[in-house]
Amino acid sequence: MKKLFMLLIMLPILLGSSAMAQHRFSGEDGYRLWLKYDLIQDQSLRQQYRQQLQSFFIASDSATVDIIKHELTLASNGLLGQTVKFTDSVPKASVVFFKSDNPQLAKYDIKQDLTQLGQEGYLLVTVAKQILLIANSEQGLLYATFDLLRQIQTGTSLTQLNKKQVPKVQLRMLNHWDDLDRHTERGYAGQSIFDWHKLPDYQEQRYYDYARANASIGINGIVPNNVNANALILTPAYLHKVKALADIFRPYGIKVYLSVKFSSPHLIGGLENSDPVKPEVQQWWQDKAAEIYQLIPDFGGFLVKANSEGQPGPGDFGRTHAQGANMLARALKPFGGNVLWRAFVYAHDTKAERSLQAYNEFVPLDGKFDNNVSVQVKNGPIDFQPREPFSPLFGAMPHSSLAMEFQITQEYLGFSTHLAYLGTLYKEALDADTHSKGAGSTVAKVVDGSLSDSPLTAMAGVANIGMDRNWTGHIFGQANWYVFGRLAWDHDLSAADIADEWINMTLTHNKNAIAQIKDMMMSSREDVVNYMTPLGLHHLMDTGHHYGPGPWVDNLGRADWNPTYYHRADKQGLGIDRTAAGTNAISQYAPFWQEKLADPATTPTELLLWFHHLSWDYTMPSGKNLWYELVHHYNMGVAGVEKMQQQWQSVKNQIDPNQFNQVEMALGIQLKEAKWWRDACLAYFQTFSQRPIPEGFPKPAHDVDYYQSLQFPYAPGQG
Ligand code: GCV
Repeated sequence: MKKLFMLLIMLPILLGSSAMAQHRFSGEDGYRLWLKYDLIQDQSLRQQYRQQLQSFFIASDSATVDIIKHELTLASNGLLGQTVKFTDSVPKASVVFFKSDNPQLAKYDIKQDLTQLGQEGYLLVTVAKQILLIANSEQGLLYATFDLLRQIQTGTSLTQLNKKQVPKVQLRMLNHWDDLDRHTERGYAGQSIFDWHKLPDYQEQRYYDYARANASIGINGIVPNNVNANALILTPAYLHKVKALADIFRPYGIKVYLSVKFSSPHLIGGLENSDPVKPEVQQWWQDKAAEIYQLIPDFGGFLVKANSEGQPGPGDFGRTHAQGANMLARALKPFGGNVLWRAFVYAHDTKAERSLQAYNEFVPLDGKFDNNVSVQVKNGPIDFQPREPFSPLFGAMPHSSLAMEFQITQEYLGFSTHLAYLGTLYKEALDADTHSKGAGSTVAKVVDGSLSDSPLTAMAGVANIGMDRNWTGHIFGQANWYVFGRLAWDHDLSAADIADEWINMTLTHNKNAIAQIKDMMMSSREDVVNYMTPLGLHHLMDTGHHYGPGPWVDNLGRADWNPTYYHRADKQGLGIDRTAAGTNAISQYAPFWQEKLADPATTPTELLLWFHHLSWDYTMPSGKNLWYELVHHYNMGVAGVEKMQQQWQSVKNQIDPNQFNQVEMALGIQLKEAKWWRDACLAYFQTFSQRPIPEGFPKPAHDVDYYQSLQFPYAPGQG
């Protein structure tokens, strides 16, 4: 009896804990990313695809073709439950892969100029009942394969395929800010995936999985090491490790580039200094390039952060960025390599306000860079804030190649616990109209080369990838990797359509659930803007690690590292005056924008405090005053996260439990932190505005001293 009693007491606990254990540890952990090839549940659709994909013809034989075949095998087994069949007969195949030099292609009436496809483009067309994938290279066929599989994963009909795809930008790159000891600067998904200690001999499966994921979204270049570079990367021992990675990535169409330290000739070459005009320095780089290409014949080139945040550069010797970049470019030129030279510069000894400095240094150099140099510009003039205007450089260097640099990792958008779909941020930046050559001179057209006379085009994303099982720390962080790749391929795609694809491939095929999740994604970045830095506020993050609010910080070594430098709150009002009466940053934009931005009434509301210092009583477009709107926006941000939580709960039955839990937990953190941001910022700004929190809004939970006392010495990803 006693035993039975004990069992009855224990039963719920036992059941509860085992159910819990199963619940927590079963299912999809996110490792498969968007390349999940689970059986299509809709039987008639599956049957249709099985018919259409009965047999495949692929002529050539190479490492890339092996990858294509492997991918088709995985997909056919998984999605269709059908063993893949390869045939030698073009007429009998249901799917035919043609390189454009295949004579059998002549039997088809393809009314397309195939030369326009270049080395990476492809056609994906249905002719009669056959599906044709046509490209000039195997890399093109690999991209076509992933496109075909994407059609199937998203349930699209294959009966009338008629797609011509050519990437709009040539170099579509991930930049890893990963150190050689596997620490990742601004990385929130664990250690670096690149295990330099075990390379070159130990080649992780993860490298292949990473390459496959990148190829599936068209990424064709990676920089595995931090722009705050360690000169050791150019020593023979490390170059052999780099070669091992390059050999793995090559068949996936991915080239390896390296971040290099400008002072390498001095640091590892034993030269007296690294002055770019010195013949021995130039020779050192030429020899180094030859050494690299001996090992890696398709090496991509160098990425350089110079004279920025303590990194060495040509400025150390009184030389310009163009002199530094061209010296490297000339060393790489004979081998076909490129230089990505970053425009993220700001100097402590310059009086100019920080947002002005990159323009001041680079615009005078327009037209002076060699044609294998691209100047890599961050999307905004400061530093990857939740919202920035477009960088004025995009409208001011028509004779140079300008590469876009986005941040995929969420240094300033809540690390890897906040759901912030960056597709909307990227599109906002790409679609921004510089008006540099009249209306329609969008940033995208500058980046894709249609508005400049430079032949080299590039887009880079600072990676959010690490050793976490789900790669990015947050399941929705994967969407940011995905959307970066898709937009680098085609910036005309919409953020919503890409979200749709990603949800279908990663989370669920249920239509209602897709609609809810898409809605969450599409408003998520605006939520972050609202609870962190609404109405054009920026750089309010806490010192160094950038985790959480720190609008009060005013004691850092450099004025322009302090949040107080950017928000300029005082008794009168809030915001930094960048009009002619202030720092005159608006003068760096085209006349169209200068006129608009000079007046708060014609400045976009979402950027008001970026360009103006406005009175707390300033009447906003809503008719309410600035203080009211500020409080309102901070609360809208919090409400947005609450809404996301509800929406996520509403799709629970459509999502794998493991994925569901991960996101549910992260949303819990996000809500806590959104409230923390709101309360800390409002408590702080209230000390200036001296106004009560308007009726209907909650008061901050604590006073400013409390928020100011919080310390996070071990916040991840510090620089
Ligand atoms: C790699 C910001 C980040 C730094 C980063 C730098 C850059 O300042 O906080 O960690 O350094 O940008 O883009 O070079």
